[in-house]
Amino acid sequence: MTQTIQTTCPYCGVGCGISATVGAENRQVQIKGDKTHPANFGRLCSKGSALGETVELQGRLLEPRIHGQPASWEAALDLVANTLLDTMALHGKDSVAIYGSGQLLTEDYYVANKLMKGFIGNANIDTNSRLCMSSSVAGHKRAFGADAVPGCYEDYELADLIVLIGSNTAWCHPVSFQRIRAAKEANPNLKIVVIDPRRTSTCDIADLHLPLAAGSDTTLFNGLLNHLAGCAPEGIKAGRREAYHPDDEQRWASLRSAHPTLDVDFIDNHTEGFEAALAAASLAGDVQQVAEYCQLAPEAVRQFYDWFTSTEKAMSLYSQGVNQSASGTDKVNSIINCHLATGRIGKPGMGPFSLTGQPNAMGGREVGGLSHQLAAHMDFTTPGDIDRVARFWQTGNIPEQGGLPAVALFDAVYEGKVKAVWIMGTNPVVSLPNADKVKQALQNCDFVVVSDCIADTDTAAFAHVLLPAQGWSEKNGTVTNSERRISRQRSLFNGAGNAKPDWWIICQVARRMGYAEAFAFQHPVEIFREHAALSGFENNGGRDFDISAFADISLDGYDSFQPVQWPVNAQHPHGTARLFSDGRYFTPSGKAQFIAITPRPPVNLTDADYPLILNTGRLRDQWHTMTRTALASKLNQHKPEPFVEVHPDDAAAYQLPQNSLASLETRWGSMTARVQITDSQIRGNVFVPMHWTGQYASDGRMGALVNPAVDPVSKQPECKHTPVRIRPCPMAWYGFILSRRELAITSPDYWVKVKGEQFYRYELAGRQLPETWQDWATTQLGDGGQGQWQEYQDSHNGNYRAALFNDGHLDSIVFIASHINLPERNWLASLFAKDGLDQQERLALLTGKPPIGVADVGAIVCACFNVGEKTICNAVKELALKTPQEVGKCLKAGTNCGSCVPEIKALLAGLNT
Ligand SMILES: Nc1nc2c(c(=O)[nH]1)N[C@H]1C(S)=C(S)[C@@H](COP(=O)(O)OP(=O)(O)OC[C@H]3O[C@@H](n4cnc5c(=O)[nH]c(N)nc54)[C@H](O)[C@@H]3O)O[C@H]1N2
Ligand SMILES: Nc1nc2c(c(=O)[nH]1)N[C@H]1C(S)=C(S)[C@@H](COP(=O)(O)OP(=O)(O)OC[C@H]3O[C@@H](n4cnc5c(=O)[nH]c(N)nc54)[C@H](O)[C@@H]3O)O[C@H]1N2
Ligand code: SF4
Ligand SMILES: [Mo]
Repeated sequence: MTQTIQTTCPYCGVGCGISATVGAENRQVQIKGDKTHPANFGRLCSKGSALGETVELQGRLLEPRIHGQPASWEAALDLVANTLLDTMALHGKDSVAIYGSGQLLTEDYYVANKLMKGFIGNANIDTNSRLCMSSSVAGHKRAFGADAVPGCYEDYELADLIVLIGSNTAWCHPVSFQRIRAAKEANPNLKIVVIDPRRTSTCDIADLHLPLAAGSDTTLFNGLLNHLAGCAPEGIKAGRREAYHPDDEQRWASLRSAHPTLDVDFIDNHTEGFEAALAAASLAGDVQQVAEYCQLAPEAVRQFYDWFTSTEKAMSLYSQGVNQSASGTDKVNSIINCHLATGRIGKPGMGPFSLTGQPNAMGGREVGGLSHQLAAHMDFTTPGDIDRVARFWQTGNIPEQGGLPAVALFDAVYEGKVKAVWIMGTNPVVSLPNADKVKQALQNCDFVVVSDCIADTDTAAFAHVLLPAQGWSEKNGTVTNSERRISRQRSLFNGAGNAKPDWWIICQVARRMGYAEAFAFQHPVEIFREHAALSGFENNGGRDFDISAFADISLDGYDSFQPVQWPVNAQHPHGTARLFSDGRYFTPSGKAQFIAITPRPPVNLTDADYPLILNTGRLRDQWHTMTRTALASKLNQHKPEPFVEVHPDDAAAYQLPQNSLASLETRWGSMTARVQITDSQIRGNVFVPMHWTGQYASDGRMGALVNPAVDPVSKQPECKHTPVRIRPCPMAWYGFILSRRELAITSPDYWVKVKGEQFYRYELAGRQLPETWQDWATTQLGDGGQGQWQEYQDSHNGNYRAALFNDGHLDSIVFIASHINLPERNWLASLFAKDGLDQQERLALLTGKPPIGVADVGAIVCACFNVGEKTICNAVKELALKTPQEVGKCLKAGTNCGSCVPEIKALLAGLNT
């Protein structure tokens, strides 16, 4: 018996619908894109497609633990509730805090926020969205008076210009990227501009790439505003029709149509602050000056400005290159300013559009998950909001003001001001800046509670109490994507072991703290109803977030809930695709606000000690701290090891050969990574992926390096800009082990663990040679190391190679050398999928090269169909393939999610030149 259930992907903010067919076998599921879901119409990316591989129980936290020992729920919940109460009694209510996540469901998030702000009575609840979306939230609030994303995905198909700013859409929002690619194929007039210091895979569809100097976005967009105004004649430039023949309607009309760049009627009727914004923007100077400041070619800047000026249907999509900056909020407003000046907002095919990161980044904002927000888009500073929420929640405990934002919250833990912290659905020991300080903070904290699905995470290691949460495929509730679309995540299986839903855990603790009545929820639908009712409570159109249509939703209605975009209320019972179509905003005057932007350089600048800029970000096939994606062997093959991308000139200057190990050091911490030389970096910048943790690498936790400077308005940290130095990290030996078994690697100075199909791969290096390699290898292979060994040693050159067989079955392979030029791992790894090895393969084994006539697939390019670089290159050469489509037809590569098409194109370009 199989059953097909519609649910939503738990990864990025695209919010793709999934059609999950649950098999009769325990925890088996077939994942397909939901053709009816308006976010993806059936498409999925590599991560979504591989979800079936992540639902196994391996590594799961299956029962509560107190001080590392298994415990009952009763004991764990009592301990959490009593310790929170005791701490508050002893040190004041501000001494406790919650740190949550955009990966919680809206229902979980709602009760966490209600518990903290409504009943514990302090606002020290913040979330990883502080590191993710808070600059967008702040920018929206300043411009629109509310945290509202104006547009929707359909606008991609309607636009004639899409500007992607600080967004590697191809890897981070792959289904949106596929949609934009398809839109471009359907509409050849659609121009794409990518603004990013790196040449990313997203540039594959770009008509223009602006590799601007890191952090210089505000100058680029101030320059654009100035240019838009400069294209208009004097009267229009002043931004007021009164300034230009106020009585001459006809002249005015002809002027307007001749200069469509500034929408003066819109500026006049629907905005405030244009003159001040333009005055500030004019300091950016002309194209030449902007280009100089942003270190761009003047022709490229002019091209971008000309396209933006002349294209009515223009969208600006942005994410972390904008948000994660000490001037993130200003970056957001400098972009929005250009849309307000042209009146390109609230209409089909145009507008500023913040791409949300996490599956429920938007839902978290709805419930007020950030420490300065209250709930349902109310806050501490708007008169009447505290009182309104207090009456609705029937509590007198709501604090007068907001609480600590993430970086300050962990500083308060470090300083001992916060003495009990409850971390839910996030891994701050990896993902917060200055992460070694976070580690110390948790080490010294009196009471740390961690709710997670996974037993061993870098953060869970510091928990006094570990609470097992149900994860995707088990939990049940709602999430909201980038376009304000609420969808259901539905449970496919029972919870793993004794894991419970987060909302249940929070309510149980709340009840034990004495707030039973306010947390009597028995099912997520009851929480959703209350959340919906609060959004409509005394709203009267004054607040953008309103889903009061669901205040009385039945359980059946909740179970059959179809994706819908908020607001959903009496006026808009079927939801709302675009906001602000009526030109009315949520500011006191009802007008949108221009913000005068004065560009500021990043807070910590490079100097002689730390001469390079460290940029951090995401990879195509991993999700954040890898707790789930690293379980899917398919997703580990694309980029198996922590690396640092370095420009060829910098690599030469710092003597960093390709594939060698390098040490990176900042004022805050250090790491070791494999050097990848690439001219996709600009000189002076290096890039490190954010994903590796202490669970998968000895020394790859990049958060330790990242500077903790924050944006003054949004308090979002500047994760994309830390001064860093880099130097070679020479080792006495390098090697790798492939083993059928998961090993407890102990000795080496450098290790990385990669789960593969039927094998584990360990990349290793060490500063000291062991006494004998035989003994070393036997120790590494542990108890299973007793079979038949096949060995080769060339002591003179420091080479050692061995293979271990158990009953004729390949168990493990060990390769060691004094240099980094070890054989490719892919062919050797492929041997683990075989029942047995033939004579030829056995003979070839220790050469590391496939027998003649057997192909090595090379590094995996297509994760969906496991197609390697060498396979593609051979096919291209032998069959004279010219296009990614031809490669797809021949090898299937790139034909499922399409995320690897940019790489296939790059291979084709390399071979066909
Ligand atoms: N595969 C994958 N997808 C994901 C995630 C994941 O972990 N893995 N995480 C999700 C989440 S939570 C988020 S927030 C999103 C993030 O999605 P993105 O924001 O697209 O991802 P990042 O790689 O963090 O950063 C984007 C780009 O910003 C650029 N950048 C750095 N500095 C600057 C600058 O000063 N100006 C400009 N214009 N650009 C700059 C970087 O070079 C980088 O290419 O991805 C979501 N999707
Ligand atoms: N330097 C640098 N730092 C960054 C970024 C960057 O670009 N550069 N990006 C920042 C951004 S945008 C983000 S969003 C963060 C992400 O950083 P984190 O939030 O720390 O990363 P995740 O790995 O997503 O952590 C989620 C945790 O919750 C667990 N989990 C999953 N589902 C559930 C659930 O349903 N319930 C519970 N209780 N637990 C669950 C997972 O096992 C995992 O341990 O990193 C930020 N940090
Ligand atoms: S684009 Fe990929 S990761 Fe994002 S929601 Fe869709 S399938 Fe999931
Ligand atoms: Mo994020």
